[in-house]
Amino acid sequence: MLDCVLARRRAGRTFAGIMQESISGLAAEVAAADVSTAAALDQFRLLYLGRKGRLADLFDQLKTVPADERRAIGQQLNGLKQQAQARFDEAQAAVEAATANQPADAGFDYTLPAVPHALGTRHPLNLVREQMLRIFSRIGFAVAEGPEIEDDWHNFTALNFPENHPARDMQDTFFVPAVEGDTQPGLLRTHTSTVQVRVMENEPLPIRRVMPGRVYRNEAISARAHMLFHQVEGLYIDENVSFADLKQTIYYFVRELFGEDINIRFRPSYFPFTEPSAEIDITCLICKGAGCNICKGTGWVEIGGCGMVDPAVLENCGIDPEKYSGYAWGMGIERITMLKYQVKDLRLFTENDVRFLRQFEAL
Ligand code: 2NL
Repeated sequence: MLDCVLARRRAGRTFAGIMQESISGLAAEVAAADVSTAAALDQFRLLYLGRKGRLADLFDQLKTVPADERRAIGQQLNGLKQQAQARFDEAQAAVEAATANQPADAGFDYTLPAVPHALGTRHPLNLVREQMLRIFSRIGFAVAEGPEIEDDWHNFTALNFPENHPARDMQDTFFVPAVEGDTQPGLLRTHTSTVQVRVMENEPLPIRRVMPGRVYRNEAISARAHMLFHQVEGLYIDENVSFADLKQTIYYFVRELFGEDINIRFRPSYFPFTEPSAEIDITCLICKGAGCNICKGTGWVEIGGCGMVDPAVLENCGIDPEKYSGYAWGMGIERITMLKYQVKDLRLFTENDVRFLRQFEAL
């Protein structure tokens, strides 16, 4: 505004003349401005009456007017200010009077449907984990948990992994720097068997526990692999525990989770920490055993592994293998959830897309 006044001044006009012109221009604007609603009134107050408004601007410029003319221009400005304030007060009173006569809910449509309160849903992995733990708890398996940052002993050595086993490799295991007091780097556990080792080392016999939890493997993320997944492992140790006991436990679990019509087979396998070892297969839930692309035409899908705890592992954990025997198993929660709900891509579990998550049980 001041720049503009100076420019016009340079064009040979007097300050007082320019001010007078601005005052009459503003007076016309004030007289014509919309003051019919509360919102328009707010606008009006800010634009003309406010501390940073157009009137305040003109008052600022009063000092550019020569002293002999300043008094007259000042009076004109004061007049305009009173005029604007009067227009505002009058209009405000009118708007208030109009709204005061209306009920508080004027314009509110009571027939509109309410905005529904959005309830969350359980995460499918959480649902399945709980179902699994509930089934095992009914036959006496209590939950045990342990740390996710582990050491070589609990994750590998105690479990009979040879010193040069490929699973120890940087490619498969995430190592973390040694913290003060450690002699070796730590690692993110690659299975929850670490918790079994801790339970065997520290708790009295017999042992009947399930170990749910997060595990980590250094894998590229795809539809079938992830660097973070979840397991439920289990361990039973007592005198005279046999492979027949293991089979009955797995039969019971699978029938509780998937129903009575499911067939189960144990396929010989190898793990460093069990002997003998087996893979657990069940009837393919997609094709009911007929053969499809999920089961690669075999009619069977794998849900986990199991076996009799290797005597060397019992010994490593301070348990006499001459007196005690035991069985253990491990299952991936993602794998079981994918089979149960026909989820085709592991990444859906971590993307948090509500269109996926809403399909599971409401809270
Ligand atoms: C799989 C296979 C398995 C175990 C885990 C275990 C733990 C201890 C001793 C012996 Cl401390 N065994 N756990 C045994 C057999 C298989 O997991 O495919 N998991 C997803």
